[in-house]
Amino acid sequence: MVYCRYNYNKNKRMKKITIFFVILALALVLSGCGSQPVTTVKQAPPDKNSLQVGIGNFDVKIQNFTFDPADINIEKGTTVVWTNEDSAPHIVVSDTDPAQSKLLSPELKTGETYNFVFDTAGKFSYHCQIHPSMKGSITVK
Ligand SMILES: [Cu+2]
Repeated sequence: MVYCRYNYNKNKRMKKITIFFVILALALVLSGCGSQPVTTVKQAPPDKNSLQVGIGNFDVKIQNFTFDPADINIEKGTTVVWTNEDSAPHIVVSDTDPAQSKLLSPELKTGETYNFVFDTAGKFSYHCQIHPSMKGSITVK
């Protein structure tokens, strides 16, 4: 009889513990869902260097330590896309103050591209920062 009562109490306690853990698990799941941040897709603001901006692209290959084509004529709003097809790295930089002209690429490794939107008329001369003998120009009208 004592054994039976003990067993009964033990079962009751086990039930309580089980219910406690079920509630705890539910609470964790619910609070986990509630506190999860709402995922919002942030759209980057239009970038001056974005391919979407402008009227079109003009591709300039960097090959055999030359810009090909070196001297180009484009319309205002054209995006010039430089692609390094050399094994050596290159850096496209304006002949004039790059801080002012903003024409300054990062170091372009093989296969990497740099794009720049020319939205003001004029002639813009540039060179490779690593190999100053590499020269090019962009005439924007
Ligand atoms: Cu170079």
